[in-house]
Amino acid sequence: MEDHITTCIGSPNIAFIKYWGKRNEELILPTNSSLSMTLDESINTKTSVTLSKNLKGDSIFINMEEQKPESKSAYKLFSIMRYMKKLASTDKKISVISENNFPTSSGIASSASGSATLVYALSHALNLNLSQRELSIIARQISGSACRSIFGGLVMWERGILEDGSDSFAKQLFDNNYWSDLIDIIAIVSVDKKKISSRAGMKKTVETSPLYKTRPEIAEINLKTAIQAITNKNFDELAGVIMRDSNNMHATMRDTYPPIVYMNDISNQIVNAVNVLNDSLSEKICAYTFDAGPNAHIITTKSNENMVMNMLHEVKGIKTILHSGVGFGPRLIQK
Ligand code: 2P0
Repeated sequence: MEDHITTCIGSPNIAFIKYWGKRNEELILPTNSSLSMTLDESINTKTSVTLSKNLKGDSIFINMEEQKPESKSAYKLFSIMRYMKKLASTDKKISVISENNFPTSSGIASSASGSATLVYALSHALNLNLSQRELSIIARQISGSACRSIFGGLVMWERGILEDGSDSFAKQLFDNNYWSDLIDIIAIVSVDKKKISSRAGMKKTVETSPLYKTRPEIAEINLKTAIQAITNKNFDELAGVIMRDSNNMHATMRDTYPPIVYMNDISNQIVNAVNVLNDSLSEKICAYTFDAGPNAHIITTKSNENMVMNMLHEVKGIKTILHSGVGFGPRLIQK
């Protein structure tokens, strides 16, 4: 019998309102809802799934590297793969080959993109016919932010309140055409692997930061403001809340014991440059936001791209600059 190969492509997302902290470690349930923009296909993960009776066992290769089922980073991938095989009632073996077209440690969320694309590709390969909501719930259990990459456009991850996580999933609030002028300019300042993983870092923050106690409420207020700003296509207001939310998350990291500091001197110079540019125009035309790393994501609009690029060119130490518009989410490219 012939082997079946299914290939899908998906992209990372950048959070405007951040997820940083869980209320359930095992199911990956967050303490607050979050909101993100899915990046376009210029920044992507391509995942091929082969189903076969002739393979010895299941295997996963990420960027040519074979993943060990028992390793900390891959055991969730294997357990979700087994779960999806069970749903499909198949005893075939699966070989997964996943490649990112961006460096894994570049500060772009490779776990979100990789996990979402894996779940998407497995569901197609196994003919599971799952809804995007169901895919989102499955992807969430590999890596929280992955649940948002199941959708394109501007996406909200509902924190949910149920213990079993069945109401904690992402949904698309606005599709990729709604505000197609939005872009993310990514200034890579370091490609070093981060010393503290997001998973370990957020756990420590929840456990030790007194400031974190205020975070869920602040994030929910910021989320409302961001949705309002997007609804009104009010960039100035959106930019303000994106920066405040990044600042707030990084403040809780700093407040963690021992402190967690992901941003570096160049990140801080970019923050200053963004503020100087916005102040000089008496209007916010761009916003910085930082994830668990020093690389800057500058959210702006195409009409102001040149001004932002000129601003970034003045900052010494930026290694590479990537550009992305709003993406339409994962899709099947071969079956
Ligand atoms: C986010 N980050 O909302 C935030 C902002 C990093 C900072 O989601 O433990 O890799 O697998 O659920 O999803 C990174 O955390 O962590 C993240 P797990 P994940 O994008």
